[in-house]
Amino acid sequence: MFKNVTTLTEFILEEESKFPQATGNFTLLMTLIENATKIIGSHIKKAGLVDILGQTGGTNVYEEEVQKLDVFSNDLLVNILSSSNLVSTIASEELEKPIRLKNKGHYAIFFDPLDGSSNIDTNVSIGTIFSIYKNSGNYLQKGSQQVAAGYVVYGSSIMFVYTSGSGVNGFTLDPSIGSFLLSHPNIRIPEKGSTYSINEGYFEMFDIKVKNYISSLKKEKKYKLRYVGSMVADIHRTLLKGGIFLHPADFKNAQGKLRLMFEVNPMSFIVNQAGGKSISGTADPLEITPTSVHQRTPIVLGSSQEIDKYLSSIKS
Ligand code: P6P
Repeated sequence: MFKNVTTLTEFILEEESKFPQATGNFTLLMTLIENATKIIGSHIKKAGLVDILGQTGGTNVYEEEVQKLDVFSNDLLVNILSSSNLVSTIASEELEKPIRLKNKGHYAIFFDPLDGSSNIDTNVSIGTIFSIYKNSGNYLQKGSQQVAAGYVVYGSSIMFVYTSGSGVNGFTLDPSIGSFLLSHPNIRIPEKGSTYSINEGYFEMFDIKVKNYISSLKKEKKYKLRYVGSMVADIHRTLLKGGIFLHPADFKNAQGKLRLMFEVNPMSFIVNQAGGKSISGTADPLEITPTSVHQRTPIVLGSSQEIDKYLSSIKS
């Protein structure tokens, strides 16, 4: 029944064996992240019951304190990673400042513990996004320095998708055995797609070039709009089906809304590794030198031909 099945742990161990100098620290770090996301996923599946069992933020019938899921997810990841001695910098979208640990940890980790968490109450897919760097003097490094990046999408199934620089692989949680199993080996984003993903509610605030691009897509019958409002869900669909995801700057958010270190860099690394492209304005987001941990940046990413089409549209 389970022949020819590769678990995430086996996959990461096989990857590690390709690097003779590997210490096993990266494998352990990824395993800790995996375990944390399994726990987060199990709490999300029960989220709807919280209202029955007790109000979020209060205590439930078991007299357990019911935390908001994004706070719970953040605290879980921080606690697991802080006690691992593997990371010496922990930065979270939920924490104003990074945690700097006095240990010999080789890595710095950035995560958005529960991206799109405002969608929890309506049962819309949400996700955890993570980005791993080798420690260096300045913990703020360009996205091109990432050693790994990944996301977990808590949707109809729970999927763990990551890259460590040699392609993108996807694993689906089999709840019956509690393991992520390799279900999407070597993900390649289609070179073009028929879906564009943008919050058209901001249309009037976009630059005229973006408006013209969107209008040009509407004239072509092949394009349809799909926008979940959870970056992980929108990127996961774009990665598997092709298309383009845009969260550009607008008159209210001149720097864009999405965060460079927690959302844009990891997702750009993943999409690029799957054969797609990503741009911030007209620059490569992975080459942006970060100046602050929560800095925001515009982002457009997806199928290579769709990005080329977007660039030629806004440059014309
Ligand atoms: P808007 C969720 O709040 C988030 O950070 C991303 O997951 C998502 O892509 C984006 O913001 C949605 O932003 O402005 O369209 O609601």
